[in-house]
Parts: sequence; structure tokens; C-alpha cells
Amino acid sequence: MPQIDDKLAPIYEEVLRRNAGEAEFHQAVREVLESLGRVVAKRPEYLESSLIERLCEPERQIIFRVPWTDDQNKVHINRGFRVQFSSAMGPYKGGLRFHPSVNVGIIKFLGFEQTFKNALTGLPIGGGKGGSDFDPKGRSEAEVMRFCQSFMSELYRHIGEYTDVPAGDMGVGAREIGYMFGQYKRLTNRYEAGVLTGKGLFYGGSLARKEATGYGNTYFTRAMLQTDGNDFDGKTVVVSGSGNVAIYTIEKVQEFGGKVIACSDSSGYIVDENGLDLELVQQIKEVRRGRISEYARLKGEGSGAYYVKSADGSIWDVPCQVAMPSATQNELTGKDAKTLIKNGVLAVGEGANMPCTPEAIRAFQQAGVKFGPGKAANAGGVATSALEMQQNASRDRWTFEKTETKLADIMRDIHDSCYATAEEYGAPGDYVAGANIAGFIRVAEPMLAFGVI
Ligand code: NDP
Ligand code: 2IT
Repeated sequence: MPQIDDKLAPIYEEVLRRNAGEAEFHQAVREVLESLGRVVAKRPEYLESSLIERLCEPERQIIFRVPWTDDQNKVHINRGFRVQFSSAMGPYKGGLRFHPSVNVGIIKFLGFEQTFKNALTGLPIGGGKGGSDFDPKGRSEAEVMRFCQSFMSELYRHIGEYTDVPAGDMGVGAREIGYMFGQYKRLTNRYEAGVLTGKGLFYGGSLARKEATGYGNTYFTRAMLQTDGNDFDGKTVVVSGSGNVAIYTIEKVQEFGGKVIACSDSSGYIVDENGLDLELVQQIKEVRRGRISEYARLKGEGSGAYYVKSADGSIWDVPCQVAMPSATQNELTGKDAKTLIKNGVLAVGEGANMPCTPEAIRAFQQAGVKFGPGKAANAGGVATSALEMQQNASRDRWTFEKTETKLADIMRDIHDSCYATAEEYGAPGDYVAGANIAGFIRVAEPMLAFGVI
């Protein structure tokens, strides 16, 4: 089991003490600290000025009340968050998550991960994350609009093109970004396109941003496969989730010749032995905002498609050669990893943030399975958000092809720099160490230059 170096252990103890009960935040910090022993052995200057301690403490944490009225005139109170983690590389940048499980520990883990992920893109963006414990499921359009307006009525004070640039995450897509952009514009009387990314295409959004996270993970995972002369062609693939990241992962894997046979939502998973009908998945999830179980029902008996409820099994029981967890944190356990390994999995690319538990990651690495950690593999979404900011700043609009080509190049660079950094620091083939070290150094250098702030 990877250990935290003795020099760094007190930092972790202090993180546990100061952030009691925030299990996901502890997990994310621990994983990075486990990689940094190799760095401070070579570069002791990073231990000076408490640089790593400072990185573990968000620059600013904002928590606010979000009151809104439902269609029956009942008042609801949700909690809003924005954790501005690090501005060493540029304005805070990261998504907003609307999900009932959201709490400050989850937003902090996401903001911490985002800081290193954004650094890995090589683009000038700092790290932040936000959201609310609001549950959009089953809410009407009008309710979602009122919630978004109320949320932005507080958030607008804290964000801006040069300060903090939110985007989407779970439960936040182009619809929610549209309502929030509208409210920001109204409150500030500024058409500040670069304040949010993931915008609609008619008011400053970038082509290929919607597709970017899933496409990016597919490019990254393909690059891992190619180090052994493999590719997606003819491979059986399982993608968990059926939201934004999952859908565009499925699309790109299919384009590369892979056969995606299963996807899921929080209620259960579907298997289609003939390969998923992506249009049908999109019709159910993107258009109707329905449940994935409908897929099996619409395909009918004898079609090779069936549905399994979450209580009755795990999507990772479905044999595959490539696994791309794209739903949520800790969705793939040590037990799931063992099943996948037994079934011959070759590569795992994390589309979601921290979807594999530490036990699962260890099992994959010990078995020689190529493992792409989320902060590298899913960085294509935020990288394309930065490309959206570039287009907004220059009042330009690029074609889909130009944007996707840049995304593909960025994913190749991220893969190669994780691979090379792992080698340089004595952990060949360990993309976790490579991503943590390469991301950390990019954030640490400007911090050294800025002094103690
Ligand atoms: P969406 O809200 O579009 O989709 C989330 C999907 O995950 C839904 O299908 C949801 O099902 C499913 N899900 C949620 N909880 C569980 C669970 N416990 N078990 C199985 N399925 C579950 O979110 P995104 O696709 O945007 O985000 C997915 C992941 O990718 C998150 O970890 C996010 O942080 C990460 N990510 C997103 C980026 C982006 O650009 N959007 C960029 C980088 C990472 P249900 O409908 O039942 O809730
Ligand atoms: O986790 C992530 O990288 C995102 N949700 C995307 C963030 C962004 O600013 O595009």
C-alpha cells in the first residue's frame, strides 16, 4: 500500500484535524501526498514556506443560503457553495454540482483535484468548485430556473472573468448555465461572456465543450492502450453513468471502433450485447430526462438488452476490456476491481472525479492494468472550457474541428507528460504518480515565485 513519506505525514495529520469528517477531501489529499515523497526527496525547496500546507487550505470558502419557491408556492432552503482553492495558475476555474449529496467536504475534494487537473492542461486556470445540495430530479423547468436565479443572486458577487469562472458538473448542464448567465448579466449589467463556460452555442459557448470530457477521456485512454500497441478497435467497453460525460465517451469510443455494451444511472444499469444504441440513450437521458431502465423496456425482450437494478448487481460485473467509470466518486470498489481484473480488463480511464476507491486503484496497478486517474483523464472538459474563455476573450468562434483538434493535442500532451514524469520520478507506468507530480510542480512553481500569500 502506498504510504505518505515521513516528511509529509504531519501535513496529512493536520489536514485530518482541521477538516474533521470530510472523508472525500481526506481521500483526495492523501492520494496526492502519497505521490509527493518522491518530489520532495529531489526538490527539498518545496517543503519550505509551508507550500504544501498552503495548497491543502483553500484560499477562500463561501457558503450561502439559497431560498426558492416551488410550483406549489412552498419555500425551500438549499445551501450553496463556492470553494476557491488556488489562484496560483490563473482565475479559479471549475464546475458547479447540483446534487443532494453535496456538502463542503465533497466540494473541497473536487476543488483540490481541480487545481492539479487544471495545471495539467497547461492552460492558465486556477482551481475551484461549487454547487448546492439542490436535487434537480423531478423539478419543473420553472423551478430549476428560479433555483438557478436564486443561486446566482449570491454567487455573482464572488465570480468574474478575471476572478473565478464556474461551469457545469453533475446536475448542471447548458440549461442551468443559461439561467445562471442570464441572472449574472441582469445583476451586473455586463455582457461578460467569459464569466461562465459550458454556455449555449448562441451566446458565447464553444463548439465541442459539451462533448469534451467524454471525448478527452477516450483520447487519454486510447493513448494508454497505444503504449502497448493496443487500441479501442474491436474492444468491449463498459461506461458507467449516462450523463454528459458518459454519453460523449460512448460516442467517441464507438467512433474509434470499440463496442460499448453497458451504461448506468443511480438506479441500475443496462446491458446491450449488440452494442449500445446511443441515439436511444440520448433520447431517454438528454431529451426526456428519463431513467436508463427505459432502454431495456423500449428495446424489448429478445433484443439482447436487459436492465439490472443497483441493488441486484454492479455494472462492473459486466465483462469488458476497457472500463470508463463516468458517474460519481467511489463508484468502483476494490471488489469491483477484482472482478474486472478476473474478466481481463486492460485499461481503466476515469471520466468521473475519483470514481475508483484507493483499494481499486491499488488492485489495478498491482495487476498491471493501465489506470488513468481522473485529474488527467477527464481534464478535457476543463481544457475546452479554457478554450471557450479564449474564444470569448478574443470575441471569436472556432469550428468544431479546430476545437476538437486542440482538445486531442492537449490530451496527448497530458498523457505524455504524466508518462514521462512517472518515469523521471522512478514510477514507470504509474499515471497516478505522474499526474500528481506533474500537476503539483506546475502549481508549486508560481507559488514559490509569489512568496508567502
Ligand atoms: P451528469 O449529471 O450529466 O450525469 C451523472 C450521471 O451519473 C447520471 O447518469 C447519474 O444518474 C449517474 N450517477 C450519479 N450517481 C450515481 C451512482 N451512485 N451510481 C451510478 N450512477 C450514478 O454529470 P456529468 O456527466 O457531468 O458528471 C459525471 C462525473 O464526471 C462527475 O464525477 C463529474 O464531477 C465528472 N466530470 C464532469 C465534467 C463535465 O464537464 N461535466 C468534467 C470532468 C469530470 P442519475 O440520473 O440517476 O443521478
Ligand atoms: O470536474 C471538472 O473538470 C468539471 N466539472 C469541468 C470544469 C470546467 O470548468 O469546465
